[in-house]
Amino acid sequence: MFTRKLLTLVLVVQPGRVLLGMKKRGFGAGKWNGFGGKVNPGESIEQAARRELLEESGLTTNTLEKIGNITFEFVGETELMDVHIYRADEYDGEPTESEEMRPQWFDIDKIPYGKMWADDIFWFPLMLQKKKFLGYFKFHGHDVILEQKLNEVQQL
Ligand code: 8OG
Repeated sequence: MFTRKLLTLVLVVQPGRVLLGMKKRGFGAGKWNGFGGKVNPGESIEQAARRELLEESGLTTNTLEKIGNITFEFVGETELMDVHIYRADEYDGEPTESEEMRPQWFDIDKIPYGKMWADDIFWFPLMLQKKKFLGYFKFHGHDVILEQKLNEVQQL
């Protein structure tokens, strides 16, 4: 029997570049990623996405667009991670380092896929083209993908 944990992930995109954060501690430490985390009880997924974006990057946004949903399974674990992915094309504030993340802009042709989650190289190109997608990745440990599904969809 599997349970599901709801998480958010926000990618802030500007023409030709994307803001990533170096995760400094906890799950995914040492990897570049968008900003996000667990949805709290009583909070909508979008509220959680905005809260985590502000907590981890110092930014707010009015343009949060649902872009993808990926389920992650880790061999040996019964909790699936249900990650709701958003893209923000405008933002307010200055990217600010937090206890969790050190933000940095990357040119679109210099995204550091080698230091990101192994699945990201498959769906980032869709996200950058504003194509919506649904995915499933089964991991062995944190680095090896055993199974994957990724489909472009019209609506999420
Ligand atoms: O609260 P915490 O920092 O542990 O939340 C984990 C964050 O990592 C959350 O934003 C969702 C995100 N995340 C995963 N798996 C993957 C993945 O494979 N790729 C990317 N880019 N982000 C992921 O949990």
